[in-house]
Amino acid sequence: MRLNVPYVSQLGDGATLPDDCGQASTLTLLLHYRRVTARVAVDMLSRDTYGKTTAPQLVSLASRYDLPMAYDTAQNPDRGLLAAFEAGHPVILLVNYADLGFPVHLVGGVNQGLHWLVGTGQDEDGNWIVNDPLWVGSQGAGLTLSPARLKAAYRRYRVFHQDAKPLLAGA
Ligand SMILES: [Ca+2]
Repeated sequence: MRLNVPYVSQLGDGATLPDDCGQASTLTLLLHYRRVTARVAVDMLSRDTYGKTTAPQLVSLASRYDLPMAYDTAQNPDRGLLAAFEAGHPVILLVNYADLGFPVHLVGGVNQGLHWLVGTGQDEDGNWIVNDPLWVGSQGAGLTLSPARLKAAYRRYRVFHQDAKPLLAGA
């Protein structure tokens, strides 16, 4: 089950400012829900809310584009996650980057600290599929993480469309 979610990089043209994973992830949802066109760049969101972002800041940022979002602090990252995807809702997740176990693909290595990325589906083997903005080009689109890997990396914030809230609050 995979949602067809646009990929937004935080390293490309139009994403020139630092620590813009939250802005790139929010723009991913704005594009998914058609609140903006592809002409809107990550930098436009960063000029509104600059640098490292908290969950409430992402909710506030999305509200400026008429996207009603909410967040929770679920202990288990995959609680209700598949149900949210099946209902058409990608979910932004806070992780500790190094714990994702990705190969080194950045000049600065993978010790990037806290990081937002977008969960978009689950593959046939039960692995979670994510769009990670911290890759150049579209290399971060559709990456897979085992459930154990996501659980290890997750840092207790999920941000999503308000309509997904009952699903994520369920089993
Ligand atoms: Ca950037």
